Amino acid sequence: AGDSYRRVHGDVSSEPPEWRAATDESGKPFVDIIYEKAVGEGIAKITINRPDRRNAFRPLTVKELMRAFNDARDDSSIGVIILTGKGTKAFCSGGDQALRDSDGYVDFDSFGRLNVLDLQVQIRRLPKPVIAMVAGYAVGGGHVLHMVCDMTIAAGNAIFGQTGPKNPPFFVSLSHPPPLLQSVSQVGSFDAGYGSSIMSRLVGPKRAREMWFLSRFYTADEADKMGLVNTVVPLAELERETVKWCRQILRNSPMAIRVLKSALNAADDGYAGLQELGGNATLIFYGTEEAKEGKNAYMERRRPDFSKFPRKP
Ligand code: S0N
Repeated sequence: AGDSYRRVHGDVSSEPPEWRAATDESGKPFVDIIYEKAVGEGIAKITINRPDRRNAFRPLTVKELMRAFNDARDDSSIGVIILTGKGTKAFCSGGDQALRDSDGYVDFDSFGRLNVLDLQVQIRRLPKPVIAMVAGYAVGGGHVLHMVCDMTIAAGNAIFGQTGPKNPPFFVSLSHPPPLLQSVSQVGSFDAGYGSSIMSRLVGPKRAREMWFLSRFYTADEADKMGLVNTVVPLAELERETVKWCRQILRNSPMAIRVLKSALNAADDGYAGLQELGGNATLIFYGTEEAKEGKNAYMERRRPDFSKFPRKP
């Protein structure tokens, strides 16, 4: 059994990496997140660190997440990024409702922001795979965050769902009645952007309507059956399994993965998706002799000679 498993899955180690604290070029310490890189491996891990709020995000959290994702993008030693939440109770419970005002979430500068939308776009366009490692609740804007990641590894205790349209006193749930919201009297929001379109793509239009209109919560196994997650593993195995997936990705061609990520998103992301895919084509073209002939001719003030390059069928 060991041999056939290795033939199918490869002999990838699931040994825990040695994580080292990281920061970005500003050197500013993070308050709401933990940013780490695996020593000697191309894995970055970004952890939302507000467990007492079930890892709800405020504008500062999002700002820091964007700094870390930017750094991981720019660091050429990093090939895959894990997004997770601190503790085992929640991946992320969405926007911090205590800070919600009439113009978004307010924590600094005293005006509201919905900067999580920028974070969603950043993850979607980031040319490296981002894996959501989910233990506990991934709900509301936290559910959208896992959906915009390229893959999701769920622990057996994970619970998924949208809460936006929900009226707390009348909660209904398939198999996991959530607790009544104590500090949140009314949710009253929706994500009509990626939170709707990507969900519909992932689980299909009927299920997506169910998830939003009924605002039910789903177990990890239910989410697995719906195509919302890639795999479900026991909670104790969550990080080991996620790291294993990362290591398997890291063995593969970074450029192939980069192009594939943009290709898989291109149609859904419209012009922005095509631009991302097109940018990758240009990136690859720059490396060819044909492109170099164009640049060299310009620098040498001569006509380029493209005649030596075949017009391939
Ligand atoms: C996650 C739940 C189910 C966990 O239940 P559990 O384990 O029983 O814990 P609780 O006792 O309920 O919570 C523990 C403490 O954590 C606080 N807390 C939990 N979630 C939040 C939160 N989202 N914001 C602020 N605080 C939170 C609790 O208050 C409690 O604190 P203490 O100990 O002091 O009492 C359960 O907690 C739950 O259902 N949480 C709320 C889930 C939710 O509705 N989230 C918000 C949904 N909306 C969004 O995320 C919108 C996001 C967004 O930015 C957006 C994006 C696109 C378009 C629009 C929007 C938009 O904002 O409208």
